[in-house]
Amino acid sequence: MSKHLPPGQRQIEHILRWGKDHPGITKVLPKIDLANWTLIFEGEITMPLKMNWTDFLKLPKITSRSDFHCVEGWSVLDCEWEGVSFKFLSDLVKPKDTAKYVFFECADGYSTSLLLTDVFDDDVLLAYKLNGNDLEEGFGGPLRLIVPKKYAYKSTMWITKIIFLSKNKLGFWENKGYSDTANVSDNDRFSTQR
Ligand SMILES: Nc1nc2c(c(=O)[nH]1)N[C@H]1C(S)=C(S)[C@@H](COP(=O)(O)O)O[C@H]1N2
Ligand SMILES: [Mo]
Repeated sequence: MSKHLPPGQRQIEHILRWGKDHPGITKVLPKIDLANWTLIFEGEITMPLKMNWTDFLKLPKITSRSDFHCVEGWSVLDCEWEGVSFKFLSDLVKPKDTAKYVFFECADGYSTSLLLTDVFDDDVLLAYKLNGNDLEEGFGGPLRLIVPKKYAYKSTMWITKIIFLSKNKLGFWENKGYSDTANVSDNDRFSTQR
């Protein structure tokens, strides 16, 4: 028996893979070379940080089981993500009091933003494994954000930069009319609902 699904969602077995099963915003998969990979933290923080892949893998890791919901109506239940807690990373870079939002930039030009208080939840992480396997490029590898309570357009693939902001800046789909709050349990899909 399947678990209770949020309003308007249907269950599928596996997360859809970029390009093959699911379109992205670009026609080509961004090429990511781990030897040159960096993750940058900047903006309203006291300890700006640039990490390489080796440094990132040394950080304490967590696993988190959660459900994944695309705004187009498909959900995958019980995904096991492994990576680094967003709250842990935020504590490293020490947000200033002025930091209220966080903006995520990605290798394909995609972006999203979230309230800092939303990404401090225990189940929010930067993930490099899904169900025990290294995250494939087609699933956003080497590193993607996972924010289970929000529609998956908030869970950015191929993260490159994390910018702490005092004022909100809308991301790619939010600028095109999708909800900025994107709360799955409220069926909160389009900005006109707010
Ligand atoms: N960088 C980036 N992240 C992204 C997207 C994208 O096009 N580019 N699409 C979003 C959307 S709409 C969904 S449903 C999920 C899809 O993740 P999946 O390809 O692993 O199923 O990624 C989200 N994150
Ligand atoms: Mo989506």
